[in-house]
Amino acid sequence: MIRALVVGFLAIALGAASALADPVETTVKIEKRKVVGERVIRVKQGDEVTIRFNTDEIVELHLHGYDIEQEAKPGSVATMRFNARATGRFPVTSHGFGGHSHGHRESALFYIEVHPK
Ligand SMILES: [Cu+2]
Repeated sequence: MIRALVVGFLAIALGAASALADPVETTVKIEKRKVVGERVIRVKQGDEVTIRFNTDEIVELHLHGYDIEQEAKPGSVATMRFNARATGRFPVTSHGFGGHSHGHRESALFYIEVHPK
């Protein structure tokens, strides 16, 4: 009886811990300066997000709001990792393809939506 209770508590504790930080992994493919397929990635607040990039051209990526910059190149997989602590809709833009920087005169390649728990 007591043992069953302890096991029950453990299961709840482990469940709560994993609910706090669910790992979310996805791959974004960029071709001809556009994202192929889904242009919105939806995650839950607190998720540990890993985004891998496959690109046919060198590109400087910027996740606004979280302010993460990541260069991606053809022939290697670039990874962007963050904890989705802030909710909202955040654009990921290019700061230039082909090794040329264009500052912030860019439009969104895709969006990350972080939904409240
Ligand atoms: Cu930017």
